[in-house]
Amino acid sequence: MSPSAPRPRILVTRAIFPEVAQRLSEHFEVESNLDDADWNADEIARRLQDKTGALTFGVERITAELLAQCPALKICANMTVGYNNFDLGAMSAAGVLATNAPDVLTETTADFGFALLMATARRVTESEHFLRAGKWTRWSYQMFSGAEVHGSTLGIIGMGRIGQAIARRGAFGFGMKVIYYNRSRLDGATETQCRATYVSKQELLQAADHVMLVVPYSAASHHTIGVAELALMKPSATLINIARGGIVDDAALAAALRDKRIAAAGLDVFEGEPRVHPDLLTVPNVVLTPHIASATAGTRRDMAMLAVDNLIGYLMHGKAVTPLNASGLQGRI
Ligand code: 8YV
Repeated sequence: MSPSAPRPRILVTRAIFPEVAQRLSEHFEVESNLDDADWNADEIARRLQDKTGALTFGVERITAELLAQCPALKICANMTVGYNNFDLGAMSAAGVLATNAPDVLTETTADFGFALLMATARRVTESEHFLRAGKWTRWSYQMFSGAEVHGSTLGIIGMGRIGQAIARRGAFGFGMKVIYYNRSRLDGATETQCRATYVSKQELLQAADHVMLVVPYSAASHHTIGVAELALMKPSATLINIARGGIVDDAALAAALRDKRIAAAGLDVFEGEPRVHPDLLTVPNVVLTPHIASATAGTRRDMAMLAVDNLIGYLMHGKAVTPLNASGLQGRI
């Protein structure tokens, strides 16, 4: 970019760390959502029409229809690893680069997966609610008896970077037997590093004491866990979803929890979030958190900075750090 050229215009759709906003403003004309207002799709489309780039948060639907209204747009940089908000085909056809924010959140998200597994298996929130309600009047030997974590069988569906980080925690931290199912089998060296054994999805669901979902959302992974899969699980099993809403059929899960067809579930993501299926709110054997698996200040800052690196890299130097569709891109570049 020549020094006299007008600076690219960037839309930031949500509030963000001041230092991230500051860094963006050193390079771009920035329109920020400082008040973290709830911009709907029309509002985002209106504000995006004259922009060159956008810092997005994994929830803004970037569709062919929206892109047709934004002729100057060259890049949408998600500060999330998941990118099911992007229609990648439409973005490529429109010549708009998509980037995500992988790696920087892997360990933090795996920590949370484990936190949710522990809380669910050992009934942490359920017993806390009992205590806060003043119901703890005496101890009993079977009070809030939960499921064993150490030495049990952990089944991971989706063995990408986060799945592998969870496997290492399970195998080396808790002496768990780790089995996994993935679209493609990992190479032998990675399996050894994670001490994980590849099995079919059916075998995993039947054998696991704890099933952990870390699979990206797509049409193919919609309702990876539904009525049939829940029926395969052990009645003593727990199910943890830190992947995306829609990977689990939440209505079917609520029914399975109510009827004790599985023991418990831990959910950080929900179909149609931030709405939560009302039946999930009425069953006690589920731990519910509001999509916070990557939520530490350091990790969220790193995710946002990686998104900024992508915007600067692409718009100022022609090369993004973590592009998703660079090879398929046409036009606008
Ligand atoms: C985000 C996530 O915090 O990166 C992802 O894909 O799911 C989380 O890390 C969340 O998407 C914020 O919307």
